[in-house]
Amino acid sequence: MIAVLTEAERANLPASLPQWQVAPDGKTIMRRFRFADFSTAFAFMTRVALLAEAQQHHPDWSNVYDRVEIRLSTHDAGGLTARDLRLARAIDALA
Ligand code: H2B
Repeated sequence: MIAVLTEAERANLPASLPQWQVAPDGKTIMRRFRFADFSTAFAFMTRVALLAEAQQHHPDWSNVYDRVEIRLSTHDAGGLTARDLRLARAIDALA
């Protein structure tokens, strides 16, 4: 089982992933995206879905027209792990 981030690693998140917000309970990070239209938003989601499958780590997300909201957490560990950070960095590289 992968370990959840330490307190010190969590404290570093605003610096290491500045576009993601850490939930008050420290178990999830979230980023909101807005695109030109639905088609662009859905194309982005398709690319994220391929990344998620490649990493075997999947987002909790929602889409409303041109908006996509992504939450990352490692359900198997009950909180944030290095898997979330790796996926967040890969998503940032796409956006
Ligand atoms: N995604 C996320 N976000 N958390 C998990 O704990 C998780 C996952 N577990 N994707 C993966 C799938 C696991 O169930 C498989 C067996 O790799």
